[in-house]
Amino acid sequence: MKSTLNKLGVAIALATGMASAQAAYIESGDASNFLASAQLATDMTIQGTIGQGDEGDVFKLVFGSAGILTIQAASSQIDTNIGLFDAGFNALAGDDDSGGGLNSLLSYAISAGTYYIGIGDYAMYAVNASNQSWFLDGLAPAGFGAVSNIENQTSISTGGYTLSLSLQNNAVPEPATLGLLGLGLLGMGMMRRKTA
Ligand SMILES: [Ca+2]
Ligand SMILES: [Ca+2]
Ligand SMILES: [Ca+2]
Repeated sequence: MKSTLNKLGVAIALATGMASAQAAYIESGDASNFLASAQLATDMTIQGTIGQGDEGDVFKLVFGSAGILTIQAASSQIDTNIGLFDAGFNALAGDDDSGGGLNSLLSYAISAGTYYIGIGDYAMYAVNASNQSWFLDGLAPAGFGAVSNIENQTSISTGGYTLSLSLQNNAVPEPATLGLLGLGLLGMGMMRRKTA
């Protein structure tokens, strides 16, 4: 029974380790403020800087599963503002100060696939094909459409930021997770047979 329990423990450690044991993605140089040339972020934690004259930073992320995506931006130097865009560059949602103090926080239900996250100072806005602006406050206005880029209205302040992402899965588990879950259930079945 002890060996079965150990196997189950290993399976649980593997399942949780895959989701949490990661380092941060660090902005390379100054990330573009245009969605078409966004940096591909390979981690759920992103660290970067808004420098003097920096119009904002856009990161591209590819999610393997659907779920509730939560984006938190924190900085001790800048008043952060964030925006979320889909694979077709459509504006979805934005936030300025919901994260406590002047930090940003938003949650949005996403599908598996590509998304873009923009970050800048509080005066950052998104620009669409018709050159209209949206200040990234709450849900995007209906029909705003595809965004070419984000812009900081003025360079208010400069400094580092951390974007912390989490994806709370509300969908069918991925095959790898199912496999581990199956192992655990098999282990429990063996335990029952041995104690019976
Ligand atoms: Ca930057
Ligand atoms: Ca930039
Ligand atoms: Ca803010």
